[in-house]
Amino acid sequence: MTDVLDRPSTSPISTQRHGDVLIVTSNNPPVNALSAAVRQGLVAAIEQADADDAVKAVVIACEGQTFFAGADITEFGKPPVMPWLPMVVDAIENCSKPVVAAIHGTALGGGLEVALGCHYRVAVPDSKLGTPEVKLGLLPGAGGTQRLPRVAGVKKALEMCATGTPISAREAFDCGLVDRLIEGELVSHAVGYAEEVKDVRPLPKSSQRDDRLVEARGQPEIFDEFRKANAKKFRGFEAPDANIRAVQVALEKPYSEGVIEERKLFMELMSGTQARAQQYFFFAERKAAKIEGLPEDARPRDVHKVGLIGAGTMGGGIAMNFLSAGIPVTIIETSQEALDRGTGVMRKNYEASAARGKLTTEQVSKAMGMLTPTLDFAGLADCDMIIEAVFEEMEIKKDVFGRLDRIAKPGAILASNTSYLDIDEIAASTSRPEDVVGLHFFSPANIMKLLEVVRGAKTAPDVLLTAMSIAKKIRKVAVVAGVCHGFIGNRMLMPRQVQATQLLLEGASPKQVDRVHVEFGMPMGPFQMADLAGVDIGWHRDPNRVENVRDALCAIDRWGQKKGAGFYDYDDKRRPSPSPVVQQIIEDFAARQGVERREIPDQEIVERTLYTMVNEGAKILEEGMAQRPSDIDVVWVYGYGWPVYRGGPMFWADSEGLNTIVEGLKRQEQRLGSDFGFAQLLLDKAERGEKFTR
Ligand code: 3H9
Repeated sequence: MTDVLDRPSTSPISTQRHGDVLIVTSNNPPVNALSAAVRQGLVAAIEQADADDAVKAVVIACEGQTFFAGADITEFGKPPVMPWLPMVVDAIENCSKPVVAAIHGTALGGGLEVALGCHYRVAVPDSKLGTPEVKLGLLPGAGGTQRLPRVAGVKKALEMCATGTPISAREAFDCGLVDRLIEGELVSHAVGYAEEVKDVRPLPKSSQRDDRLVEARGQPEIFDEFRKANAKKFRGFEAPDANIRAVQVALEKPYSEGVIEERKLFMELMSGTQARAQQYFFFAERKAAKIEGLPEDARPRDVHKVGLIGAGTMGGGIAMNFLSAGIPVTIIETSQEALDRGTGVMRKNYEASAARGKLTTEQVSKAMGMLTPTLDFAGLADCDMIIEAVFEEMEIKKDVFGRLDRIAKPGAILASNTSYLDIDEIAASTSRPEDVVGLHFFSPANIMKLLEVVRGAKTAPDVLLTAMSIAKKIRKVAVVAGVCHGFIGNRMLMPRQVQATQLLLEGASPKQVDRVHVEFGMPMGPFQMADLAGVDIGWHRDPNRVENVRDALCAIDRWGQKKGAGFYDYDDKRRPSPSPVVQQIIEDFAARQGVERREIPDQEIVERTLYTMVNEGAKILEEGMAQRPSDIDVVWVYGYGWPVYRGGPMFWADSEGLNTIVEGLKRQEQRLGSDFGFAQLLLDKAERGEKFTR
């Protein structure tokens, strides 16, 4: 018999009796975040269970797409509302009746902490459990760092807390975090489970367990080994180490002291700039998917089949995204040899993923089975979306689009993967510019998360919408950009490159400029990046025309890592060392141009390479080439490895203070006697004391 109990209708928490089991249900869409009303409702429900003799056990479950996905991030930074989450979790654990968490979707962060407060956890097999707080610059702050190692083991807790990567329900079951996997209807099975355990005493409390700690006590070195193994991944971030320390405390101190230490570390992180940046970025990423000014009735077009023109590194990488998402691809090339080489590379990439355990051999066969390689342009005629990835030259692109216009079916989306060129000019070579859009993938296209979706002057709203929704399907983070040279990302790279090269002439070395960028948190500096991508990209190919340092390097075959020499010399393991040849070339150029060489302070490198990027970002905004400042940040974090703990260039500029940026740029202008061309938006905001992102 089901007995609906009294609960204010406005509460997201409702309770229902099923026999002697009280079912506590949360309904707080979209992700059942643990906002104040949810916390209050949970505590009230536990009090009710305690007080009611007819209740012998409790099940906590969630409606909608997921179990609690964590604390409500929108509440961070606001005055706290009682009860705090740690109190809620304690209240659950201290309930006098057994409490079972019924998990579906994702039990994340505070959500997993609620589940850890429960005496038992059951989960559907496709659910995921994790502590992603580290990605928000935090650690689990409701007892998670102390309870998780006691339940799942220290090693597993260490990995989960410090990396933030969730585990599958199966893995959770294997490590003891989940007590039973439920096939079939979750809540009724959870009630059945609650019936089974309702008389078991003492109640198994996560905070009181010690058995899983014992195994790690004999190997205290695991913490340092873990730090060492992940040093590269954690470089610059504060939160991973705090997570490691908190889990280590669980091993070294009793629970009651551990939670105090956890709280201290949590508060330190929460008040820091990294957490603020990472939490800002969480919302920035989600905002990027929203397109402004779209008619309400716009609907995405169907995309069941994709065509790819060009099976080179870029074309092949792009094709893999669609194949991996289960969308068939027809790929064309101009010669059988190029086609074979391209599809061979794709297969090799898939097999390498299988060798690393990321895919099964069946998945590899399935993906490759959906690929149709052809030399026949007409083979693209039945594709819903056709993406060209041919040589970056306007005339070639226009020719391809003219041909596409003749064979593509009506309504097919015609996309260009250009990284710089004018989409409107490309679109004008067709009779259907409304179907043309830019899809700028980043290399390697099968791995990099960013996709710049370039909206042409005539791109139809539903085409733009389709591009954004297909991006989600292939697991890219898409950002809308306007038509301008280099769009958002590469356009901002240009002033950086100009200044970085000029700094070489004035006395900085490639190594110094790169070091400043790496210390800032970038994965590599401008010259390391040039050597990796190819110094010869965009080179005019005339070795007798030497007008700058890059021309000089290209003329003597120093094209970067692929030639074993570029701005740096490389040994056979691709390890770089400063090159005396390059140094000489730089000094010769400086002498020829009458540039006086001097010591360059690191701060000057920051101001001339990074402040100029912020200025360019402001120009992009004032020209309407990006929808919002946070989109620029998403481009730079996902496309170029800008450290997320600095939020992105526009967030970082706000943190520096826009006045500081303007003053720094003016100082450099004075020193150089040149004009950076200020964005009026930057000057105005600096003067008014405003920010871009807050
Ligand atoms: C924590 O728990 C701290 C505790 O340890 C200690 C406390 C003392 N809060 O991602 P989606 C919104 S820290 C508020 O597009 P999906 C999101 O902004 C938290 N809002 O969906 C979006 O809004 P909109 C630890 C949230 O299906 C909408 O929900 N937990 C939260 O692709 C849909 O989101 C996490 O870090 C939240 N916690 O993915 C988990 N989560 O529609 C963070 C989401 O207006 N969340 N929203 O743009 C996720 O990872 C994903 O949202 C999830 C769903 C996997 C759950």
